[in-house]
Amino acid sequence: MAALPEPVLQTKPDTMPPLAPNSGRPYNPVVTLNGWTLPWRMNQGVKEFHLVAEPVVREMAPGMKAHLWGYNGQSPGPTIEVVEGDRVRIFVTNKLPEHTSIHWHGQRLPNGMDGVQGLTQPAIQPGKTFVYEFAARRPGTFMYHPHADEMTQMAMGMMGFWVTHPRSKHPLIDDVQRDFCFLLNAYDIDPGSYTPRIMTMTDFNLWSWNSRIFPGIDSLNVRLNDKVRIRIGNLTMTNHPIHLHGHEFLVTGTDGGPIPKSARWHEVTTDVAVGQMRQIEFLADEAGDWAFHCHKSHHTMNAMGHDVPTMIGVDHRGVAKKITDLIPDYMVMGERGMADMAEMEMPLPDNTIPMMTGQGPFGGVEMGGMFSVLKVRKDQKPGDYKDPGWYRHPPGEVAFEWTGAISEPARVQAEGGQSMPRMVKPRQEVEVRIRKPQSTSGHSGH
Ligand SMILES: [Cu+2]
Repeated sequence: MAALPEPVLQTKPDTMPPLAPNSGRPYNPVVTLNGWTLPWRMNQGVKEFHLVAEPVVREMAPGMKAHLWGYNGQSPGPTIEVVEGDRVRIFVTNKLPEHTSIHWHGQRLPNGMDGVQGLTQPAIQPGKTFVYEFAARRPGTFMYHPHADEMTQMAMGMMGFWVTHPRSKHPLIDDVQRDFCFLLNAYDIDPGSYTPRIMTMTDFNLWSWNSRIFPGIDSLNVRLNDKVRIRIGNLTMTNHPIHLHGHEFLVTGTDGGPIPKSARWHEVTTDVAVGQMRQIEFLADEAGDWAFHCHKSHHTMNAMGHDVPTMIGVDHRGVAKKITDLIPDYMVMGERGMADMAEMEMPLPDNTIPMMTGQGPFGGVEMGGMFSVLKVRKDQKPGDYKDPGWYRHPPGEVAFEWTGAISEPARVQAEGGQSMPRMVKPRQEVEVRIRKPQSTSGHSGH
């Protein structure tokens, strides 16, 4: 082991400041949301990294910890940042109870370095260390994850981000002031427990960014008029339409590399399908606290049973009274929508975050899962990623309650017809005849 670069571990789930390169070609480093970049050692012109696959305890949000598998102390593992053309050597030590491998998702590399256990290499057995070595041939946004017992190992949180910076000024890669990255991942952890259910295929209950759930996801803090890039990779089992408030962005790159400028268009939501990566870019020219989230409304919720019936509009008063006589703790849920749930003083099992939560400057935001905030501030210093606190709105720029007279809404008078009238069938009389079973036939055994 003396010849190996010392593995660097991370003990905290905080967003670490960008790791400025201390050797090799210069570049503008990324910031991993609730994550960090793995330091390297330069060995005769080769960048050497050391990843340790191991069980970890990941705080998913303050008050909730998960027993996951990851790399170097956290899940996801550290981000690896290199420069186009760099020769890279990665030592992978397996401290898991089972074999593993690492696939370098999206990279051009020699086939035997692709990390598919059984197909391109033997498995890395527990206690063993393998070496991967290749040149980072194209600039862009990549991921790494096991290609061995994948269902288990990805459900347990084994994955990481990889960014290859361009070697020199690239016609399709703009300079930006802020460059964020994170992975979309999902877990199924029963309320009150710690370990994901690995057999779950679609019905996950924790939708996370870098194994963090709202309100545990850090905000993305930028300076007014910064050019911002956000890189997103999806290693869940479903697609996520990622939505930004207050700004339009361009999708500037995919798994395949930068997108030609003529093929880009503005969006406020972009779908990131399973196994894909997307790079979005925009000018942060609107000050404020802008919501940034997955647009699937069930993905901005935390763990909660899905088998709750819809109760909107159901008057429970009579029934609730009778049940409370029998079960004093009985509580009616969801009579006026689910928002009451956020305020209800319902006891939660240990290690469980409420389904919707988060206190904003105006009250509860009633969110969970894949939700964060882009904070755009005039006085944020260049390169300062610190949380500036809540936005102070200029006078007269916050929606407010109308307290004047309210007139009845006018109904639309000129009603159009249907595009085609409904077919009306004459009602047919139905006569039902009942035939008595014949008692004489032997129907024994019914
Ligand atoms: Cu989603």
